[in-house]
Amino acid sequence: MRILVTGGAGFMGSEFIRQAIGKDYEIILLDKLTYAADLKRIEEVEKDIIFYKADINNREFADHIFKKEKPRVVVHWAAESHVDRSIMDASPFIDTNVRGTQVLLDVARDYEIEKFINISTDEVYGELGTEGQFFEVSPLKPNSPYAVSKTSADMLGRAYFRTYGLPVITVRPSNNYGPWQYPEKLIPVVILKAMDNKPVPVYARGENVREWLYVSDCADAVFQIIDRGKAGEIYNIGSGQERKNIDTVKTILKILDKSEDLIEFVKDRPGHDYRYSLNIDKIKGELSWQAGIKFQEGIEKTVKWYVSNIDWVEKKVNYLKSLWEKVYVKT
Ligand code: NAD
Ligand code: TDX
Repeated sequence: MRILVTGGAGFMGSEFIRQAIGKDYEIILLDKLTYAADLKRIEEVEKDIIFYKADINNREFADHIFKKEKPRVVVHWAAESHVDRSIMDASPFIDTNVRGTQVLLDVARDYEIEKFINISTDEVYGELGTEGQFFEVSPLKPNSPYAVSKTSADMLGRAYFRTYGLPVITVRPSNNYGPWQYPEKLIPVVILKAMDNKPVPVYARGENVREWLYVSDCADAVFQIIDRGKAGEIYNIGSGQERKNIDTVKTILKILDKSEDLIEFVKDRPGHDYRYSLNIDKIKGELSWQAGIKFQEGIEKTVKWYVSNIDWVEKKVNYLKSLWEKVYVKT
């Protein structure tokens, strides 16, 4: 089967591509190659994929790709994905996540697409207190500009299914982690800083809770949805592995045999969501999917990968300096 993958040079899309090639899918990759992209992530399968460097906002180019490559399924991972950057400047988030998604949905209408998988996020539901879970039918209450842009994309997908019958499926994963994640996100930041014996920045007091999903489990769920997911539906993908940030940080420091004295509390993220937690009864019941990797196993594998690939991570540091100067203000 031919699958058009957007954003496959990114962290999660590249995991999906590596698995897809192993499953004999034919992959057409459309990626703009922003700062967050790196073709090294898919180097081992590069010869097996067709790659177009383009912005999803380029309608003519997208149309050319659909016409030439005739994909049967679209898996749309491409996005601006970092909450802190959206707080500093929302514009690229609206351009790519909202307008870009609309362009892709529009182009897809003209072709015989069996499924258009729109990768969304748990952040569209807003935040939870210490109790409760988000269901696929929970109200959408996004809090950051990033979350609003993803919610808007979901609403466009909903409208294109309802109005034009485009077979859109919305997928909402929780926080992903694993090899190749760009070191602006919590887990790679902590590993990188700790390995360097630098202060490890924790927002507020580290009480916020995230549900950690190993990236290969996430890709696996998407394959189940491609096979058996229903058009017009929404699927949450979570792991049940919730951790306070401070506990996640301490776990990483312990694996690296580093002192907790490295922890530095910095000013909180504005509008910081307290907790996310996804109910996955729907995907478990309908598609028999559940995550296979527990947090302790996943984090040990992740730390090991970063230790072995620290050169790749360090190459990204120059670009990150200006972000870190603005965000990591000691309290
Ligand atoms: P990432 O930032 O690592 O990669 C994004 C990719 O999209 C990059 O390769 C980039 O070049 C590409 N891209 C960005 N703008 C583009 C444009 N205009 N045209 C074409 N390509 C463009 O992102 P990620 O962490 O792999 O996240 C993938 C998807 O999953 C995103 O939609 C994100 O919102 C969603 N998501 C991420 C997480 C997480 O924890 N990382 C959790 C839930 C959902
Ligand atoms: O240096 C840090 N210190 C810190 O305490 C960073 C980068 C983050 N944090 C906190 C903020 C969050 O509570 O750690 C938690 C995780 O932060 P991020 O890694 O930035 O992820 P989050 O904001 O939860 O969003 C992620 O999950 C949902 C992805 O980046 C999104 O793309 C996805 O949709």
